[in-house]
Amino acid sequence: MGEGFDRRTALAMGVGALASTPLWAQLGRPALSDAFPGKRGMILQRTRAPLLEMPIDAFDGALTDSPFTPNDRFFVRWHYDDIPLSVDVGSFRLKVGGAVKRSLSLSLADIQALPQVEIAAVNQCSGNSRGLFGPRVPGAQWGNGAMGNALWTGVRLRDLIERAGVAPGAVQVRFSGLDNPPGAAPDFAKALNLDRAMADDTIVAYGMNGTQLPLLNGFPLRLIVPGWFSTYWVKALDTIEVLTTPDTGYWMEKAYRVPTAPRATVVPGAKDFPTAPIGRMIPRAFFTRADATAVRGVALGGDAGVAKVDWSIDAGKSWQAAELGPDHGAFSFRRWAATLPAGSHTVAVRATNAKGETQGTDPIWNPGGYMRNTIETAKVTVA
Ligand SMILES: Nc1nc2c(c(=O)[nH]1)N[C@H]1C(S)=C(S)[C@@H](COP(=O)(O)O)O[C@H]1N2
Ligand SMILES: [Mo]
Repeated sequence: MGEGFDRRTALAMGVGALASTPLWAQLGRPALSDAFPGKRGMILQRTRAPLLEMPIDAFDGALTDSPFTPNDRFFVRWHYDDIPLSVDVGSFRLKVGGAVKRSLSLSLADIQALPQVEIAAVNQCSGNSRGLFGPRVPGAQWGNGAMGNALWTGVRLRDLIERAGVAPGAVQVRFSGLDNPPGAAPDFAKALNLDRAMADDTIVAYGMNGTQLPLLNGFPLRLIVPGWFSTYWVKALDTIEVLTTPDTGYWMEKAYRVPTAPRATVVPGAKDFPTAPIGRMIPRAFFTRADATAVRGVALGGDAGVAKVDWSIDAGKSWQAAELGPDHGAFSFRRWAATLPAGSHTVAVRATNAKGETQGTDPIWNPGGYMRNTIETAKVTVA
């Protein structure tokens, strides 16, 4: 970040030109879009507000390759159309207020003057893989590419909050960004309990994979909550508010809630079950390639590191350990690769994290289409 931020980062979207573009090819592979500045080869789920998915095979790499996702293919998700198209980095201020001893208004230079920290972490949408839910649920019909892994650079949220000083009675911290809701719709705001906000690894990031954040991924600042779903990773973060009562806003009370039942699953169509705000992620392993020459992919452990990835070609009766790629910390993707015997197989792959949590074959179902972690399979013929 030595060279600092671009003086002004602007984004101009060819929205008109996109209106008549078919979202999907007739059969098979979706058409890939280069229409958004700074992004290429994305699956265009929606133009306004942008929903761009990364094709799963674009995560592929040789086993020892970096498990980081290039910024120009990193997925994009905004709720509201009115997103920041440019940010003046000279006048931008991050406000820290609410139940604090002194309110702060910090420039980017103020923030960059604080101790810098770095963490590798997977940003995964709560609804990643929603398109695989059966019965179908409403919402973006994501495949497996509403996720990405980056090396995030920034400052500890705790360092910012301690500068403001927490007032007595604080219980939560609420976050919102530069995007605006239409009409009377509720501002997009998310809250963390005070202990999660003050944790070592909760970060306000200004860097992503060694450069500034792309505008579509939250330039100039975003919250990073490693191990938790990205609904909390508020982009274009400009307001931090310490609360003395839990947030009762729409985005905590109504949206992004999951069944309290194990693995967040209920009988399809169920209503009136207890729910809680979505929080931490759970383990998953994905195929990025499965053909005669290579069977491999990426895995995430959730809120604990990937301890192992196993594969099975006998419908889960026996499991073999996959080879693992380099370890970039508990919250990063870990690459995996399997060497299968000759033959035609349906191969299943399963991640287990350091807490011993793993994946199951039963399909998860909840009305939001959240938290899928069903074991993935692929058909492959090895010569
Ligand atoms: N300001 C703001 N931050 C936001 C959102 C939003 O709509 N506005 N969406 C959240 C959700 S639900 C997701 S999945 C992630 C997407 O992050 P990305 O676009 O960088 O991939 O941003 C999160 N942060
Ligand atoms: Mo999301």
